[in-house]
Amino acid sequence: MRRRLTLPSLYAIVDPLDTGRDPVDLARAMLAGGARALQLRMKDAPARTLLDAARAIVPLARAAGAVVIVNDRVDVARAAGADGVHLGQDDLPLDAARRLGGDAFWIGISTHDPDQARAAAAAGADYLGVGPMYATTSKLNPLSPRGPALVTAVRQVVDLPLVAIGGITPDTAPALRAAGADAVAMISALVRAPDVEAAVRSVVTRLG
Ligand code: 3NM
Repeated sequence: MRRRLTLPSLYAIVDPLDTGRDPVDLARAMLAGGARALQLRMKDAPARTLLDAARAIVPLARAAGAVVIVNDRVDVARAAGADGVHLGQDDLPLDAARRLGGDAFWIGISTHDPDQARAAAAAGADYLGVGPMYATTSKLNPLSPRGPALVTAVRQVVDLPLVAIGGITPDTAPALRAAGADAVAMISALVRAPDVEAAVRSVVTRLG
């Protein structure tokens, strides 16, 4: 039996989007604000840039007692000593990622309906992303928003930690937790905030 992952209520995604902000500065601010789960996501960055950022962020997170998950790239996650990887439906399949990552490596999978959730759980995922909850501009070609009902539907078919994602703001987060999400993921609500540290602190305080 694999060790169960416990996620804090905020899953903060370090993705500069078009802000021009430095990912390491973003991570530092998120950790200072109390984030204890970070995902590093830089969709268009070359592997080397992603690796440099991951290698800088992992020790900062360790010092704060936070986990770091790298989006898409198992190789970068492993090379940087990150805690895990987050994979989309078209990324490496879970068994291949597990071979590369080993047993003590968290693997999260993006899911968009209960069937995908069931399949990811059966394949050995450690947690699931569930989305999109609301309209988002942070992802290319997002599906139509599913709202909290999708969290409730997925909660009924799998027993894994669930991370709701997509257009979530501090105001919509509590309803998603109430619908069964263990954590809420946010990009724009955090990285577009004038004061990232304060934005994170306010969400962490509100969600507990
Ligand atoms: N994945 P924001 S929605 C990365 O539905 C991502 O799987 C989604 O960014 C999914 O908080 C999304 O800025 C974007 O909306 C989340």
